[in-house]
Amino acid sequence: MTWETADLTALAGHYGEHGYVLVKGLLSREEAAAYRQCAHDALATLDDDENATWDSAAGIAAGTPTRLQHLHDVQFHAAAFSRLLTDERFTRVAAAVLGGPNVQLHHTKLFVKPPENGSPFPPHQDHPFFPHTHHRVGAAIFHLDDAPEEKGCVRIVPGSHRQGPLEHVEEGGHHLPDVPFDATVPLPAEAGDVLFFSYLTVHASGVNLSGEARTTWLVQFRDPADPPAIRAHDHSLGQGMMLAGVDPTGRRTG
Ligand SMILES: O=C(O)CCC(=O)C(=O)O
Repeated sequence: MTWETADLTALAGHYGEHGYVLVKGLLSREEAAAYRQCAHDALATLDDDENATWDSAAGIAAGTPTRLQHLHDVQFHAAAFSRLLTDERFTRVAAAVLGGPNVQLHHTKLFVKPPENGSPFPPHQDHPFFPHTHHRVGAAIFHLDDAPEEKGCVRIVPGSHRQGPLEHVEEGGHHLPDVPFDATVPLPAEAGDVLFFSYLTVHASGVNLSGEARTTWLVQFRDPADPPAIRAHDHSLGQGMMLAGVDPTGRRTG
């Protein structure tokens, strides 16, 4: 479904049934290219080049050392990403998949998988990293360049969100060693596509074996009425910022 033809009810229905929905062309290719440039410029300002590869990803990379560049909270480095957080093309889908008008920021992560050896992610749910009481938490991955399978696109186990929270192995990044990588279905995407999925959906991604970087921006969002089950990830800048609607809880977050 493309953004122009998308019916929000149909998008939310797909998300509810399968645990994800890939919205084609939410951004134009030109917009995605501008955000990509901005993302790479922001990364170039960092005074380190930390490798964010999970230790548990080594199994998928079969011993090959891989690299993953990352930047948390890029909206605190580049204003364009602050604007994108409240872009209605995004927030309307986010609200639809949460099933209500209110969307609150949890955190954001910019990832660049470098050419030829960009790191994979092992199968996992996001739930163990920041569990919430009613599981009304979702992710949106903005594709800022094309992500075919050979670039290590995101992979999903459709319908896995319906199992609820699964027991993860914590060491090396919460992961699910009993879910074979091949059980995940690749979701190749093009620049401008945005993949929405529940934090209960089992997902993974492969090694970037191509000659080009894979650049994505991941935004985690929630229904503000869903309280965190434990304090987690609260180092994230801007957590609690409203992206759509109002926070009905009256909680003081700042
Ligand atoms: O960007 C990817 O390939 C996957 C990212 C991911 O699974 C995560 O950050 O939890």
